[in-house]
Amino acid sequence: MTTQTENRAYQRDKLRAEELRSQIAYHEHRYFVLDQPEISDAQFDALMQELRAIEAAHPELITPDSPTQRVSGTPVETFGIVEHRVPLLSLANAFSGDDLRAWHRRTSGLLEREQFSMVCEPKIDGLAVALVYEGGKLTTAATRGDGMRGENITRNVRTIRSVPRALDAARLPARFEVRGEIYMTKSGFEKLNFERGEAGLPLFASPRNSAAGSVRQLDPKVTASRPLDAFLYQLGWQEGGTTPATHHEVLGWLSALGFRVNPQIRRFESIDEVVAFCEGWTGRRETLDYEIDGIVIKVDALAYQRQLGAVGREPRWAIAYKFPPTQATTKLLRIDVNVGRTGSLNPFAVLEPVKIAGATVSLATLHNEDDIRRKDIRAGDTVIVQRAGDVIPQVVGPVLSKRTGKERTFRMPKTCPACKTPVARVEGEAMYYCPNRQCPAQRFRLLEHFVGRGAMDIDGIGESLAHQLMRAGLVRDGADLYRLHEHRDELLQLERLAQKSVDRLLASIEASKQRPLAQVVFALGIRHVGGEMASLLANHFGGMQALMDASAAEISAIGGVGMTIAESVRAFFSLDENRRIIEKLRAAGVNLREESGGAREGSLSGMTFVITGHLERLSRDAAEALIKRNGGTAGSSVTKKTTYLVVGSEPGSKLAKAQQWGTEVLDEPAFVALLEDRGVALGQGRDAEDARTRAADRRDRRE
Ligand code: 0OW
Repeated sequence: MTTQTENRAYQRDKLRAEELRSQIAYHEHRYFVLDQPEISDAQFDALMQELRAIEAAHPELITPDSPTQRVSGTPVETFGIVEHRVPLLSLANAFSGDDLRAWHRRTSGLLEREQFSMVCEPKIDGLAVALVYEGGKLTTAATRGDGMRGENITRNVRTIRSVPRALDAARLPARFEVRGEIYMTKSGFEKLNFERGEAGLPLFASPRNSAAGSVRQLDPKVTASRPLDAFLYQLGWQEGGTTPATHHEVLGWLSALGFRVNPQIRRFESIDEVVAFCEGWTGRRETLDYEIDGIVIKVDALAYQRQLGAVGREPRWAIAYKFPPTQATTKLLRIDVNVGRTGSLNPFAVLEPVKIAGATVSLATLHNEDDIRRKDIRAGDTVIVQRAGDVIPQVVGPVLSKRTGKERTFRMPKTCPACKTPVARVEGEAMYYCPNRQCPAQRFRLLEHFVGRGAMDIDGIGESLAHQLMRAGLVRDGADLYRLHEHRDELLQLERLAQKSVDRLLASIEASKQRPLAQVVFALGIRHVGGEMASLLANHFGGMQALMDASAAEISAIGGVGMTIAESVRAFFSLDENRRIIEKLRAAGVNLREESGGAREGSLSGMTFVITGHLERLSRDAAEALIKRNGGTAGSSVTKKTTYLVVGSEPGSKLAKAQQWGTEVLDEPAFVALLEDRGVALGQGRDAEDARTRAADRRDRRE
């Protein structure tokens, strides 16, 4: 080829490479910063592939900001040190709304102004970072360090896809610094720890310290393999260019430049709104896929920030509202095992009681033996306990630095703790179970399940009475409850069972005979058969006898029913003792048939309910299941056929639709009253009992 042709080809490649870099940067911004990709991963990969090919053919065309250079350079021995031109400040803490109001009063006094705008930002629980851009190119990334000097982690930060390596905006300051937080998503952290557990590597204790560990890797390739991300929240300093007047505008400018700015940031005019925002997020942070440990509140006007200045390392113009801690450390006294209703042996942690976010925790779940081994949790350990929302607390992991060597590794007991039967293990599963169907612990759990909400829904049989009934030999399984009226005298001998309670108990047992077939099937406690599956089986077979006689093939032929469930149902009814339970139920007159016809009869039949907003007493699913179980229809949108729109807190747009159709609107108390008036059991326990008493009183008042 002539040099001229070569030259033309070279120019073409050079231009194409520049075009590809610009396209790739655009699509990376769409995907990693805006989370709104325009092309598929395959199309993106093709662009990268083409650029790599050109750069392979012409290495002199490679530029430091090329997307192919994100993961570049050989591992370093140590990180260089970076002097921060302007110190990175820390934050004073507020632990309550009152603390925030006190800060606001102090700030208002110093500014000699009652009113000033504030910006509220989720406080990302990650690692602070300072990014320097020169001529629009990322030249230095450093950790906060001591606020004055940090570690140079530039090559590691370049591997974070949402951090722009080059900015193509016009009118950029010649040089400027942007600050933010590097973090790992919760989902990325769980996946990373699972993989590490599988590989026998030590686990990270939290997303924060795994992010810190990941950006401090000496080898950028390792950093690149970690699910890191970043939110930017601060302009550190700049040379040239103009600065907006407020922090909120700075955030808008950073976002326009291509930086990822947290979408939950809000600006408010009053401290009341700020306090409400902070308290609102205390209960909602589980909805985020990254950890936040509070809210940062900043005075919005930069002139006021300058006027207020800092005291030591802490600005007067910002404060961090800290959420009540949801983690704590305590002593793991021992690991016990309880027996579930299906016979599963479930290890759990017995803890030195510890207060977490207002609740005292003394027990925590340990999923199974594999999980205990993966986290290397031992009896005697000091452990980190996490209480996320109102779910059962769980043990996150041991504090290894507190180990004395006396800790005891856990081994699943060889025999059932309740009946000493040798335990069995489901092939290929992590679960151990007690194979003895006569095991008292299992029978107790089965009885608890039988009387529970969504099952036979029998009031007044708590843990204590269930134990008494079984110890007295009055009850061996749920069906024996329907013979209790023949043992009234023995019942009166039991602790805390006065005449009135015995009457109410027997009445509640009698009323349970009318439960829909689906609830009876669910109440049997067949392994793998939950509420929804029980409804499906009841609907399909229409009666208990047909279900008992069905083969596994017939059952698995039902849409949505797999062979595991079919075999579990088959196995259950192949045991004589279980067939005897059904006979006892039938003899007692318990309903074993599906209500006639398609639309099952029930106290709500003919009514269509639509639910909007958050209900207090019932979850949305439970309310809809209750409506269906009682013959009603639960709709997802309001139409002219909707009978009632049930409105919880923070209702959605359905309310407007209901007004348009003239649909009757019920708030939650009215909805509950309607259910009770129609004898629909809301659920187990005291509050259901109270509800029934209220309904009876209402009926009395009406009559
Ligand atoms: N973690 C954060 C966050 C934030 C700085 C500016 C002046 C003092 C704090 O989300 N959203 N905003 C700031 O603003 N700092 C944050 O984190 C800081 C970094 C170091 C200590 C805090 O974690």
